[in-house]
Amino acid sequence: VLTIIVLGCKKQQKIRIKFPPTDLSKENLIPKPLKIIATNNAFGLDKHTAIYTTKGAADFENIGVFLAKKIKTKINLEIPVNSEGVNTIERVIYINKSDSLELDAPEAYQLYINKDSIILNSNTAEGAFRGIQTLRQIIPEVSNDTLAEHRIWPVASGKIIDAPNFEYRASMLDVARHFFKVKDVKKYIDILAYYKINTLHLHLSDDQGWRIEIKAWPKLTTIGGSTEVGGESGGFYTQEDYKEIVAYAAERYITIIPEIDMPGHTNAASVSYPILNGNGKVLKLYEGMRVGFSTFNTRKDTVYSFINDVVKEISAITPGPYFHIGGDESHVTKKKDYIYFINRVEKIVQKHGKRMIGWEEIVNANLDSTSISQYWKHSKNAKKAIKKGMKVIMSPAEKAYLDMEYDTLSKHGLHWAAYIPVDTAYTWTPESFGDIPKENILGIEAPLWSETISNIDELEYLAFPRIIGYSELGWSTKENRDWKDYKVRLGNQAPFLDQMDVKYYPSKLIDWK
Ligand code: TNX
Repeated sequence: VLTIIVLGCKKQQKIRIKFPPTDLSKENLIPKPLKIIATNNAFGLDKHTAIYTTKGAADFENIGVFLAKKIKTKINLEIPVNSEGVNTIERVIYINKSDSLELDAPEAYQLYINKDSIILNSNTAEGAFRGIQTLRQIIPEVSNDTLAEHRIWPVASGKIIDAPNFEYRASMLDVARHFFKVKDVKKYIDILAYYKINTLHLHLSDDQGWRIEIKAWPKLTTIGGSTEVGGESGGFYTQEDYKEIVAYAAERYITIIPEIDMPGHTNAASVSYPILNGNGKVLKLYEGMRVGFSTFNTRKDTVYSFINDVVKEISAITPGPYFHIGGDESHVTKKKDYIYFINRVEKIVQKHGKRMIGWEEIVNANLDSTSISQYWKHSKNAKKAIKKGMKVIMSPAEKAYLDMEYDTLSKHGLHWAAYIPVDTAYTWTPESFGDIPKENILGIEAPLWSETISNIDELEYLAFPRIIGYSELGWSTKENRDWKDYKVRLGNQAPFLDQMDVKYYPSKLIDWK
């Protein structure tokens, strides 16, 4: 039994409070940090704690404020940030910009938890933000209530040295097959951030709907945005809505990647503007679930001036470096037309200052090595990409698709690629899957296609808990991943998920706390 000393504020008397020994290495952290050294003591988080952040660094101060808000939500404790002249402060959480880290990855951080101080060091605000997620996870829900009027939440002491396994750790949300409101996307972002995911890819257009306002082509949303799968009424983001999502994500150090899927998956666009159509048929709005029947006319200049307008308007409100052009399942585009199209679109994307990403089929074009291929089905496409010097994003459908059913009893989802129970989702190795060497992999992404889900509860049923496992595959090293250990930590996420009102799928493989 360890003792820590608490100074009572008014009378300045010393109160001894006994905490049971802690073990930082056994905390329910997801994703698992690179190195944890436990010192078996505790930092007594209480009303005499304050947060201080590096002077003059506004982004670090914002992170301090973010942490204070989350502590307030979790345990209803109010903590001042960078306050001056408060003389009841006895313990401090420092969030420092520091260049003396053991690791120098952009998201690396170090966390030292001592009896009277917590010191979080990172060279970047991004790293500091990842670090406070670790801290949020180890603050206990329950206080030590030896003294009812002076509650203390003992935080396990020790040292954490941490940095990500992959620089790119993403989920995708298909807002085209079913539209999801800004507030739903924000809720998803909140939880992704907690698990150190740093990218959200938005699938903004498909046969069943066009979901983003393009000022030069207004019918895309008035006509193309009016439907979704199953005959419901669709919807779209105004550019202001989209900016709101981008800004919300940026506050959580999450990059938004916009996707406009083409030349296939374009029925909604071509119904809005029939001049774009290349499949030779008279089109109508589509609310079914088939794929591969639509294509742009790849030989018309109007199509490229349309794409130029779309890429330009979206890129102007997208601070992140990427633009995703889809490129999948263009079954009714002739191969030579497809190649011609992708080659031209790559140039348009680059002209607007973005790096192109496309689904793996794009590797058949003459691509630049800076473009990125997203593996979903065939490792031979990933290998072609590597030969061109391109990086690969790992999203193999049979392991990483969030829209796959858990098992035959699943309430939502498809199973064309596989059934993916919670253990299968976790126990594969993105570092070597399909014989793709790690050095060629940018990172991992778990796509959530939305043919079978139409509201946030259904979204959460498919995404949770599997996305939590993907966060660990993206962040933690292979050596630090272990199903038996992970499943205990996952079961302990229940209080957080409940607090966030997440309707996760309560898989029987997990002992939920
Ligand atoms: C394949 S994966 C698609 C999507 C579907 C998904 C359903 C890929 C690049 N295309 O159009 O929504 O399967 O699982």
